[in-house]
Amino acid sequence: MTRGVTVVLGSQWGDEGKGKLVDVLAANVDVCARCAGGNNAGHTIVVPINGVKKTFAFHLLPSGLVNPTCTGLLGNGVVIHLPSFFEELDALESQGLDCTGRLFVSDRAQLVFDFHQIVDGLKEVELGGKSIGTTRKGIGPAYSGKASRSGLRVHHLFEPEIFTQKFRKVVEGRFKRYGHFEYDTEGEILRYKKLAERLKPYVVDSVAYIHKAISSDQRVLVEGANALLLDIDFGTYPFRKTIGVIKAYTTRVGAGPFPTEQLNDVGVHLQEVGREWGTTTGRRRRCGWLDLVVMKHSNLINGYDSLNLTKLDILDQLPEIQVAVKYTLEGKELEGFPADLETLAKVDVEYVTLPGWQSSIEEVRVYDDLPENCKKYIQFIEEYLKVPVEWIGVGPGREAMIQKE
Ligand code: 2SA
Ligand code: GDP
Ligand code: MG
Repeated sequence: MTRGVTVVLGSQWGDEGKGKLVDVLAANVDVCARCAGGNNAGHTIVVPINGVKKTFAFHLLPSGLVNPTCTGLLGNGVVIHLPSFFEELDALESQGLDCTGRLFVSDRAQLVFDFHQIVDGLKEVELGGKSIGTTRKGIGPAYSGKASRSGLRVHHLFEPEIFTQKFRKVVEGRFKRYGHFEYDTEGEILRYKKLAERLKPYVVDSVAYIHKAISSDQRVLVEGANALLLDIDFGTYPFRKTIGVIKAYTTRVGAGPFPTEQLNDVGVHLQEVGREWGTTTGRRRRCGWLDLVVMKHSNLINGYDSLNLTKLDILDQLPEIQVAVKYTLEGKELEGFPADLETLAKVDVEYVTLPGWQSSIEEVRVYDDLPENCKKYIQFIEEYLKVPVEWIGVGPGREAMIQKE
């Protein structure tokens, strides 16, 4: 991989297969950094270790850690639930991955506590039929604490008096807002004293750390957990190379409008063949056709240099494949992707129907060996988005990836 910084981003509603590309790229990377999200994310990686296929599920830790020469960093934008951090680390180590000395955490990262998770659930209940369908991992409440500058950060763990004072105050605030839910505030303070001791060796100033890595010519990979359409507004990423990960169809977890959703046999087929259920919560993912209106919007924001088209093999058996190319409202074409969810829920979708290839591509490793109709599907996406497809996923395993010239 080229020197400097490469960024892998989810271009749809998540679960595009980012973890797998990060794992493939991590073989030639020095540092794999997460910059956002928490243990709401779920990345499944299937790799051969000593000839045996092993499956790893990452939630909070950078997926690049599967590669033993790669260092992982949780940057200041990540929200960290420490018990989950250690649980995931212990699970990795018990699967034979030694992370000693190659995992670091920013001293400025926000902490997620159990009370955030409780509040996440209470908020969802409060929303009733309009709930978001969060993972209830406390992510939203932790970021809202960050935005209101009342949250606790990693460095606070090492200032026990300030930690205790701030912690009590924040919990009190939540009691005032949500009523007195069951929570052992003092017990938590003691628990975090122990967790702080265990965390100490992992803590760094991530700003200095990453700048040192870049200036000493190390290769840095930024793993975008979650995806553009789940971002609370959206970010642009002024980095060197940005690879957008795009699933060959669309999935969404949780509530909210989903114009190309297929509540029919096609949706069930994609769900079953694609094994579309949540890596973190086990919920069924909603499924539908590829939506190029979403992808155009996603590309306008992130400016992908290339794409990784994933799970193309899941379309193998379909006689016809539809692709959304336009949204209309009351007969008029919409110019962009609507910000307003009510409008998004009402749009009519125009599709282009492409012929399927109806053969297995799972074993294909060279682009030219793909069936003609499969290549046409890829070319259609490239031409519509004007972005080249560089990587093509044809199975869950590390080896099931085609790099297009
Ligand atoms: P949250 O919990 O506050 O981040 O929820 C806000 C919205 O973000 C969605 N979300 C996700 N969507 C896809 N995949 C996610 N990770 C897991 C996975 C999901 C799971 O990899 O399968 O296991 O359920 C993820 N995490 C958050 C969420 O559905 C809300 O719409
Ligand atoms: P992420 O959150 O974007 O990292 O994606 P997830 O790991 O949550 O979901 C993607 C799922 O698809 C995982 O179970 C992967 O093992 C699997 N996967 C990734 N790429 C491919 C592919 O090209 N083909 C198939 N069949 N499965 C894939
Ligand atoms: Mg996922």
